[in-house]
Amino acid sequence: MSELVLLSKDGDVAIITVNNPPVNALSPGVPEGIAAAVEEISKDARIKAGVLVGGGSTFIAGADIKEFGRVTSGERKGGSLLPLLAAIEDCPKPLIAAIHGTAFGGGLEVAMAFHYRVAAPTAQVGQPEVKLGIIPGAAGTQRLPRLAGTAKAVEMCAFGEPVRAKEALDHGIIDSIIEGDLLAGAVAFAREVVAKNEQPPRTRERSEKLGDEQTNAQVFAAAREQAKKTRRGQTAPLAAIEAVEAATRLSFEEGCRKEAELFRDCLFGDQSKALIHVFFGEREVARIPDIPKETPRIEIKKAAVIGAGTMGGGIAMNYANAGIPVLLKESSQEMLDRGLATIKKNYANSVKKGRFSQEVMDRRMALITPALTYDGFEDADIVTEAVFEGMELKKEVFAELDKVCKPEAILASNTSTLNIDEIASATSRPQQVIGHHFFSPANVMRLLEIVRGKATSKEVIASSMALAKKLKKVGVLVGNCRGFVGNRMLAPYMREAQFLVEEGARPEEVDAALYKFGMAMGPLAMGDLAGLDVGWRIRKEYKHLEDPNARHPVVVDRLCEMGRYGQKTGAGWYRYDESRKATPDPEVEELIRQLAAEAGIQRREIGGDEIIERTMYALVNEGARILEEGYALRAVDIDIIYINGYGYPAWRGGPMWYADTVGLKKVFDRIVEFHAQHGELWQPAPLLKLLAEQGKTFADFDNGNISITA
Ligand code: T1G
Ligand code: NAD
Repeated sequence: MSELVLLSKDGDVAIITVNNPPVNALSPGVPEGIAAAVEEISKDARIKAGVLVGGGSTFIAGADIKEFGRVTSGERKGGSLLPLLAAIEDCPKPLIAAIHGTAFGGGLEVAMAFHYRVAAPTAQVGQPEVKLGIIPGAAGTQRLPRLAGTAKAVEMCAFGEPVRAKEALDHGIIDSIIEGDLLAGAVAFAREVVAKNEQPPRTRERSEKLGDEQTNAQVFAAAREQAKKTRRGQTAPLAAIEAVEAATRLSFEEGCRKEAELFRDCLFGDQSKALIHVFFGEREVARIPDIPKETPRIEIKKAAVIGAGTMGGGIAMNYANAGIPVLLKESSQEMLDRGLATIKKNYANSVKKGRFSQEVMDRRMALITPALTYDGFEDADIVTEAVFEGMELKKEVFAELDKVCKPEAILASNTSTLNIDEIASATSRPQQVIGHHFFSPANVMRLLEIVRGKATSKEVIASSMALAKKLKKVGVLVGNCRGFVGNRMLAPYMREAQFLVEEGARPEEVDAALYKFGMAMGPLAMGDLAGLDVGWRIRKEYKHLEDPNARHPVVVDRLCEMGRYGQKTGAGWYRYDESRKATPDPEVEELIRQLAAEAGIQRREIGGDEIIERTMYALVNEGARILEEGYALRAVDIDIIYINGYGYPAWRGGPMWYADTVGLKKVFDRIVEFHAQHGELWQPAPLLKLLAEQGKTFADFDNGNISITA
């Protein structure tokens, strides 16, 4: 046996333990170790049955995702788990998989080849491969429908969400739930099976749950409909549906061949490379080079939020959702009541949708304490300020916090654009001040942009990164430049979208092109959702910094002067009905023509490719500047920010990964053309120029494989 797979005995029951921390992935050596153990069990007459269990915190969490890159780059030949699974299923002695933690992907596929599956009550099983842009590749799409039926199997394989032990039992995926000591319970279960002296059941031979043609046709049609709606642009969910469908039409062996074909197409496709980049990226962003893992952290047991408006209410919900008591302070009873009513409505909606029970809602509401004074703030471990976006007001609030909060408390601002160092200068403890930039709606959006001030302590940063995980957010550390990373890049993206409208594209054409590209929403519709007045106020606040010689969008400020702030006023770039459905507005069309004429802008036909290039390359060019200036640690950090905060399609990997996929030489050359056509706003970023000239990528930049001196 290898160190990765251990074989021990409990009397006449063999125990196979997978020992490959942290998640017992099926890395090279693990399948081989299991195969050797099963062979040993088959041969050893003293052994009557076998139990497979995962060492540490989980069962097998799937194939080793790190290996996929080596296969697609040709560095190593991909292997198949099918021979191992057949050997397991053909073992003459009953084999039981004992599941705790997560049996995901190849882990569940191995378990389904075992004759029986038992699990701890908290265990989860799933086929999340589509989240990596692939499909189950070890007969998961063939065995799961035989155990759970086609409807459940297609749901799990096409959408990738795990199911808990109880639901897995109800669907026949597992045979029993073991309370208490899982291993002891599994061994006892094995002995009961041996005592029955029956032929071990083989999942591949089962067909009673594969359903009839007519029902299956409806199941698959509905799944395709749902995949097109909720997984727009993604290929893997549709491939997973096709593979499960094959299980209902072909023999097990033919079905496995079909699955393998579809699996390979996905694995060698761009989408899976992008989604695997995102998988590891979401873990990479937690690593801060100068803040080691052992940096001491402030434990957050009590929180406080100032301002119960659009953002403050959502932020308070995040703390309550994590079980952290939170004070919520407002400037007046009326504003406080309004903020609390919004929170209550949001929770009630979730209860109505069955996301959690009324009891859970009541428990969370009870953790939110409304306040009109700073009483109790002295106990808070963290205070997050979310008052109006004005420097004077924020400094006033921070000066007050400096008086009432305990010295070790974290003082965080949810500002979306203001200078964290200047806010910190209003206190005697700038080392405790940091930006916690949530995204609207704050209780939904996964991104937390954590803004490092020049005095912010490593302890406060480490505590903020840990807090992000506790609040189920993806925390990304960024530098303190104007608009930080996300909003700073958004400015040129929005600028180009508006210039394209002035030059002849209709607003709905610009939005449609980016929606088709995969963005959750087009830029102009997004402006209407967030409120055009938010940007208008910020532009007025920074008017003194504007370059008078540069071209500026001419329409949006006029829309705001007309009171067209977007959805909240029923009109912005579009007109909105009661259900907030957007329709193009001829009045805006006319306004655009008039203002473009006044600005001397020639209008022309503009195609979808140009719309994508000008908006996407504007993002990339600004992203490259942010990297060279050091306001983002890695290109992947920018990708994770855009995917989790701005509705950028994960299956394109994020703006910087997308640029690598297009090829930085092509991106750079196109930006040089735009620079010639549209002037200084398109000055290529030096880092982009360097990478393009060296034939390198942003991924190379992240891995340090570039020489700056060139
Ligand atoms: N392969 C390689 N590394 C993995 C891994 C995997 N499958 N899963 C996790 N890691 C690393 C991760 O990068 C991190 O590393 C560390 O383990 C801890 O992970 C044949 C083809 C299991 C729920 O998609 O969902 O099977 O950052 O921080 O929050 O059909 O990890 O410390 O260096 O996420 O406790 C299908 C992916 C594969 C499951 C644990 N399986 N993993 O969450 O820890 S495809 C998956 C997860 C497949 C078959 C197909 C989660 C987790 P580092 P973590 P966690
Ligand atoms: P909002 O106008 O909806 O809410 C601000 C709230 O602060 C109001 O309810 C107001 O009564 C309250 N307030 C003002 N002064 C106060 C004081 N001294 N004490 C207590 N409460 C006070 O604004 P918002 O959209 O929630 O924005 C709040 C902050 O979050 C701003 O800095 C904004 O830039 C930032 N932000 C907004 C968004 C967004 O999409 N709206 C996204 C990220 C960050």
